[in-house]
Parts: sequence; C-alpha cells; structure tokens
Amino acid sequence: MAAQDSQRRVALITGVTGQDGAYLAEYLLGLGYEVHGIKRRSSSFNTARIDHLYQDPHSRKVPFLLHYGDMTDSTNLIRLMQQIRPTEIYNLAAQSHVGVSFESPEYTANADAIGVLRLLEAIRILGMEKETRFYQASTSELYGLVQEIPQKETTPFYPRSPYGVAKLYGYWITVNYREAYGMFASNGILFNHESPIRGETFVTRKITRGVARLEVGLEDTLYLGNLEAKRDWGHAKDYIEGMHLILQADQPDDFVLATGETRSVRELIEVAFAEVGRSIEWHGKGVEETGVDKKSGKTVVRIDPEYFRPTEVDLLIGDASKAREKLGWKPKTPFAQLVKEMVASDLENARREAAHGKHSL
Ligand code: NDP
Ligand code: GDR
Repeated sequence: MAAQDSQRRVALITGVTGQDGAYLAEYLLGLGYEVHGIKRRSSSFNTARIDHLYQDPHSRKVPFLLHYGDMTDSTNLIRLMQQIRPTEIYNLAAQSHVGVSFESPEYTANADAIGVLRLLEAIRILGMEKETRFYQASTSELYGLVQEIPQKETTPFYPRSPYGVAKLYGYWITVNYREAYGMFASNGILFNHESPIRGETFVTRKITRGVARLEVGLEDTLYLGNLEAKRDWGHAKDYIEGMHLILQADQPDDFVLATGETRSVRELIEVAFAEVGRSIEWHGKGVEETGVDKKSGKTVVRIDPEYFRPTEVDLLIGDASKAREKLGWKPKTPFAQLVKEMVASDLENARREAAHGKHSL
C-alpha cells in the first residue's frame, strides 16, 4: 500500500438508508471519513434518514456520496468497490425484519446470506484483502433458542427464523474469509438497538409511535403479538460507535454489543404509556388479553395473532464484557432514557400530523 493510501479513510456503508446506516454515516463524517453509501432504487423517496447530511454544512467538509445498488447484484457491488476502493466496509444492508423473513425466506437468504459472500468475494476479486477492513452486521438472533444466559461470543447458535439462519451464514462466511484469506473481517453480534428513527414496524417503535398517536387522538388501539418475549434493548447511537471500534482493533475478531439488561414487550408497553402519564391494567389471557388505560377506562392494547411468529426467540440478554475489555466499548443510554426519547419524538411527529394532516397525492 502506498504511504498516501494508508492515510485514506474511505468508508462504504451498505444499508445507509436504514437506522444504523444513517447514524453511522453521520458519525463517520464527523470523524473526517469520506463516506459512500449504497441505496436501493425505490419508487418513492427512501433517504429521509440521511437527507440532513446533505443539508448540514458541517458535513460538507468531506464528501458524502450515494450510489444505487443492491445486495443481490454482484456486478453492481464489484463495480462500486472498484470505483470507491473503501478502506472500511460496513455491511449493514439486510432484509432485517424477523417476522417478514417467514414471508420472504428466499429473498432474505439472498440479501442477508449470499449478499455477504458477494461483498467478500468482491474484495478478493479486486485484490483488496490487505487494504479493506470488513464489518458484518451479525445479530443476537443467531442465539435463538436459549442455550445459555447471558449470551456471549462463545454461546452456541440456534437461530429460529429464516432471517436468523441467513445471518448465520453471513457470520460464518465472514469468519471463514478471515481465516482462509487473512482478511480483516469482523462480526459485531449486536443485540436489539433502537432510536427515534427505528423502522416503524419493529416492536419498540411500533409501541412508542402507537402511544403517541393514541395520545394525540390519531388512533384508538395498538395491536401487538407476543407480549412475553424479552429483549436486551439499547440505543442505536451507542452501537454504531461500537461498530467503528470493531474495525479499529488491532486484530479482526467477533464481538457482542449489548446492555446486559432484559425486559419483556409488556414492560416496554408499560414504560412507554407511563411517559404520557397513563398506566395499563391487563385483563384476560392469551389472544384475548387486553390492556386498559386506567385513566380513561379505554382498551388501548389488543392482541392480533398475525404478529406471532411460527418460531419465537423468547429471551435475549447479552454479555458485552469482551467488547468492554478489548475495545473499551460500553453502552451509555439507559433503557428509560431511550423510551423517553422515542416517545417524545413520536409525540412531535403525531402532533405535526394531527395539525397538518398527511400529505396526499
Ligand atoms: P434497517 O431495516 O433500518 O435498514 C436496513 C437497510 O438495508 C436499509 O437501508 C435497506 O434499504 C437496506 N437493504 C435491504 N435490503 C437490501 C438489498 N437487497 N440491497 C441493498 N440494501 C438493502 O436495519 P437496521 O439499521 O436496524 O440494521 C442494520 C443491520 O444490522 C441489518 O443488517 C440488521 O439485520 C442488523 N442488525 C440490526 C439490529 C437492530 O437491533 N437494529 C441488531 C442486530 C443486527 P431500504 O431503506 O431501501 O429498505
Ligand atoms: P426482533 O425485533 O425480532 O428482536 O429483531 P422486533 O422488534 O421485530 O421484535 C421483538 C419482539 O417483539 C415481539 N412482538 C412484536 N414484534 C413486532 N415487530 N411487531 C409486533 O406487533 C409485536 N408484538 C410482539 C416479537 O415477536 C419479538 O419477540 C430485531 C431486528 O432489528 C433484527 O434485524 C435484529 O437482528 C434483532 O432485532 C437483534
């Protein structure tokens, strides 16, 4: 590598339009990286989470460039890699919804499993093994059926969805290319992380958005699935810093990022409603269960069996000691603060919608 090349800090982020991609792009721009992102062609705008990065004059000091692409298209990925020659790749693109992966299992495998192989092969085909570091967005969904708690890097995997199985391939092909070709290729095994820009169909955002819309009078009832599932929920902003640290380590390796705390979906609902001064009383059992707002006496939560998954992950709680010891990473945002921030942001959105209505065609 030329001396000048070793100074280059050029990141390629797949999935830049998603929650993590948006936060990571902003973070890396702040560190002075030239940032390239891959976005999919869509019939409507899909860059809402990163539009401000164009507008923010502070971000204009370094280039932020978007390229059309798709994890299912090798030709596109190889061409972009050749053109950009990134020093760091963050592979965040994925069909990331566990429930949807049961509906679209083959597509999920194509994007989430073979997509990882396509990127690793692009590095190899272009002879970039020594100049490019690779981060794979692995997941606590790999643990699936509980084998050990808390879950850590050495806990056996037992995925419980087409998403989890596809991500299992992504995990192992990353390890294999590291061992076979000496690549700097690392997995971040991240437990659930959320934020005000979390996709609206993931349970945290669905709940905080639902609470806000109920409060403002845009909706009456929040329909949910399994209330007993337990997750280790952290803030996405803390986790993207961990992704960056993983690629700055001396050696490529695999790291769990988690808070070490777990809560059920039911507890999350209670905490979110408490943010707007409401407490929930539970009635009935199973799919007949309802959540009643004590203040108004109205039923605000109902169960819709459609949201149950054929196989569920019951309990996730991570042990991030390795990341703390080797990378100096630890989560900063307490759960209560995360929920507060999400409800406040969704209240603002709901009030804006109530005042101005939705855009129509
Ligand atoms: P999001 O669903 O918010 O974002 C996913 C991104 O991938 C979007 O930019 C999406 O584009 C893009 N994408 C989907 N399919 C393709 C494709 N075929 N080709 C190119 N781009 C594609 O996910 P998060 O930001 O929450 O997660 C980032 C990554 O981390 C994902 O891989 C996820 O599986 C993984 N992960 C997430 C965790 C979490 O708690 N958030 C925990 C552990 C792992 P578009 O905007 O057009 O849909
Ligand atoms: P998860 O997140 O499956 O953990 O995957 P999600 O928020 O979708 O579900 C968490 C738990 O809540 C239960 N649940 C519901 N889930 C959704 N989406 N909608 C509902 O109405 C509902 N009711 C109950 C689910 O059954 C589940 O047990 C997320 C994604 O970001 C993955 O990409 C990532 O890999 C993992 O987190 C770590």
